[in-house]
Amino acid sequence: MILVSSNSSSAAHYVAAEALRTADDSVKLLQNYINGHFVRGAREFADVNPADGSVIAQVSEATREQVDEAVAAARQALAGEWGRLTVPARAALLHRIADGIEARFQDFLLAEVADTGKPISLAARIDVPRGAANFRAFADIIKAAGLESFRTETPDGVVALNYAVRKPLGVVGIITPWNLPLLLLTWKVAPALACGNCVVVKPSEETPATAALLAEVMQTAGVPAGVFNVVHGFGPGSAGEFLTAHPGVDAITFTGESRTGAAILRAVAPTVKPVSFELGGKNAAIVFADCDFDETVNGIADAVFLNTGQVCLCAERVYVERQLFDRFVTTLHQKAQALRVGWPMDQATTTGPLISKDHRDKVLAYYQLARAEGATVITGGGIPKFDDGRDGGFYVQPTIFTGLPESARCVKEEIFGPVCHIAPFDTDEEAIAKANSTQYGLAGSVWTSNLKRGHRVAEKLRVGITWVNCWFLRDLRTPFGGMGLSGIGREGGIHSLNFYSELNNICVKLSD
Ligand code: NAD
Ligand code: 6OH
Repeated sequence: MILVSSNSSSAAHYVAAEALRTADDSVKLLQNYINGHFVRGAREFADVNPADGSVIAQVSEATREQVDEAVAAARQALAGEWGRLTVPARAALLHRIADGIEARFQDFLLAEVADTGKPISLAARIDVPRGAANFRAFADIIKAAGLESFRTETPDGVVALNYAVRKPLGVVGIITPWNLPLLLLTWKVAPALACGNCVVVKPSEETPATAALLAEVMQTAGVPAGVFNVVHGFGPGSAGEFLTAHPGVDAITFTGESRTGAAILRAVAPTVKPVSFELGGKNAAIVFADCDFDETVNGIADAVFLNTGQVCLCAERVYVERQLFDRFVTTLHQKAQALRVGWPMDQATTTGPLISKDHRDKVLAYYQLARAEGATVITGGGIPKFDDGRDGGFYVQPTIFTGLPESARCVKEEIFGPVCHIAPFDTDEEAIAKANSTQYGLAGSVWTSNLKRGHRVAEKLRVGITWVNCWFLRDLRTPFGGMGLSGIGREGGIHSLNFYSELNNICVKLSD
């Protein structure tokens, strides 16, 4: 049985949603932020609290004309005082933005919890701190970054100095998903601004609140009008598509589903915009019998269930060396049972709802499919019953399957829920081959006490990021991204700077 939070009668769970309500108890209207002003769109759509299905805010959908205005404002800002700021001045401004997030930590926290339904303890530990940390990191990275230079000597005796200068790309369109809304938005906004660009961001329609708060922070921090713009709306036929197809946008950076990435590639093709894509994953964890068992089971429980499995880096495939298989399955089962599926505002909650009814339908369809494909259900596989408001929310049970063939769709396709399939293996080569048998290539983890084996196996995984004896341990200077269906390019540290800027090589002849 999955434990559910016991304080269902407490009013505490309403607090996060209340954070988005206005004083007169009408729901708040989240507006677009264009050229330094909050503006309404032509239509509104509802922002729903996934914990109980209630409407917590209305969101103003940007029109095509408003997306045009945002892009024009960004273009104009490039030519103004923003374009003349020195790197140290931009870095100082990024630190002021981070200060602004920290000063309104509680507002960001409640808004993120209300929008996503994630446990408040998780948002307080990861989402909001990373929102501020992203700005501080890229303020420091841009100041420390060097550029290439070469002293050139040709065979016929000419000497020259080649050196590169960094320039902004111009207007960058930023499109982000709902799973880590503030973290993933600021992960792109911070380096884009650090490099001197102006941005138009389109947050997920499911989670618009922290982007709206970030606009307020930008205003207070003194970011010039037009440098940071927010347009709310959907993908096709809405702000997302208007932005990606816009001829005035110089580059698109996107995090989300692989299928959406493909649609955006088609949209940017006519104007040949550079893209940076962080897409889906079907990540594998490889557990060797010589691992530190407790550390490993705890690490894998996190890798499978954190954020209700809605992290692109989550492990949905766990391969365990055969002699450890039964013990591992039993212990991970116990960990799943110990999760507290509850109200997001309850400090004891470890596991919140999924983001939406549609997403829950998708995850439940995979739970059904796994049974049809012959899976053994170790735990979960359905919807928890609460007998309170949470029954109107989008909860699913944390779920573990075994017994599927490698060819099963549930082993091949990204589910994006609190679920994994565990399979045994006998040799290193078999584990590596199975882990790599996917069209995705985002992340992987290897769990072993044998360091040589850890290095060897990690290197052979066909992914952008491999963790050894840990998971989601981040250093913002490292390359981050995926291969195959998992994305195009790398961000993080210098890799972000290289995407968000154009390098201009200058060649100066030194000899007569
Ligand atoms: P999604 O692709 O449905 O939506 C992401 C964003 O794209 C939203 O803002 C949406 O409105 C917009 N969008 C949708 N269609 C569009 C179109 N045709 N043109 C322009 N914009 C469009 O993704 P999601 O459901 O919000 O997020 C979950 C997915 O994101 C999962 O697949 C997950 O693996 C992936 N993800 C990847 C990473 C990573 O770093 N690799 C990080 C987080 C999430
Ligand atoms: C995907 O859901 C998580 C992405 C995480 C990051 O982009 C990051 O920088 O940690």
